[in-house]
Amino acid sequence: GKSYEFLLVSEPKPKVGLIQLNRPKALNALSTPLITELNSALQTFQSNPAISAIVLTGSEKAFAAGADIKEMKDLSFSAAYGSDFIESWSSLITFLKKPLITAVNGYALGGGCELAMMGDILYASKGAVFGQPEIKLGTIPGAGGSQRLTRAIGKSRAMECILTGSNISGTQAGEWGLAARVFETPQECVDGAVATAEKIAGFSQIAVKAAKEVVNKSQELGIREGVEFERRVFHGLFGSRDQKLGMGSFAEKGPKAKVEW
Ligand code: CO8
Repeated sequence: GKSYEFLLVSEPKPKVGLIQLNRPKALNALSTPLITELNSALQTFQSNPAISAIVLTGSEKAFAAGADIKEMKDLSFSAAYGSDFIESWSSLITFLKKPLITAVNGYALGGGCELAMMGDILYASKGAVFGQPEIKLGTIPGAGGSQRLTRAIGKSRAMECILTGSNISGTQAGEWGLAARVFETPQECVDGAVATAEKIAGFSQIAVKAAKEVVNKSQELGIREGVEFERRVFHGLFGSRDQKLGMGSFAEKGPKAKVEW
């Protein structure tokens, strides 16, 4: 595979791609070169038919300590607006059709917290530190933090976090539903994310793609349109070979039937 300056990329299990942010000197601060590499690695996994699910993680100390403050401190309004600063950073991740699990250890601050929330499933270790400290820098979240954090933990808690710059521990993230699961140690967190990715990769990929699409629609549509959309996609899956295989095998051999897709 390709080699990167700020990433470690591997395939820890069949069909599972792992991307580890690797800029230890700056606690994985999200500079333009790092984000460019991240987008390239995601694109490579996205277009590789042998990869079915992706895990994104950082180091034990930091998932990512935010956008690179040193890089953006002198940015002007017209340069930020004119170049749609940050837009391209998240559009690639949120375009991903394959499931993305983010495994968060250490600091996930500012853009780091926002990046973690762009995944489909978020896992954390209990010592993880989530936060949107932009208020302390005289600014606000810029990559979806105000929207995704509020949906994840509710308005009052998100307001407190964003208005005061206070942090949220991994344990708390689990209790509030920001993280789907919380692990004792960073290693367990990454291993858990890889195991979940492997499990997902074992199912019908057409069904997984459809499932991700319909759940994501729930974030944008009202309940009635959302349920209608789901039903249409559900209808469409009766045209897939995998549905015939899955239901056919269940009916023939009973609930223990194991299908190899
Ligand atoms: N940008 C640039 N460099 C950073 C950043 C950062 N965000 N965070 C840490 N670093 C650097 C430090 O400058 C330091 O470098 P050096 O050794 O050259 O001085 C090195 O990483 C190690 O950091 P510390 O010495 O500070 O380590 P500590 O363990 O003492 O502290 C902290 C760790 C608490 C995480 C501290 O580094 C910190 O507060 N960092 C800044 C956190 C922050 O404010 N993040 C928000 C940034 S704004 C933002 O993200 C806007 C969102 C934009 C959208 C992004 C799209 C994905």
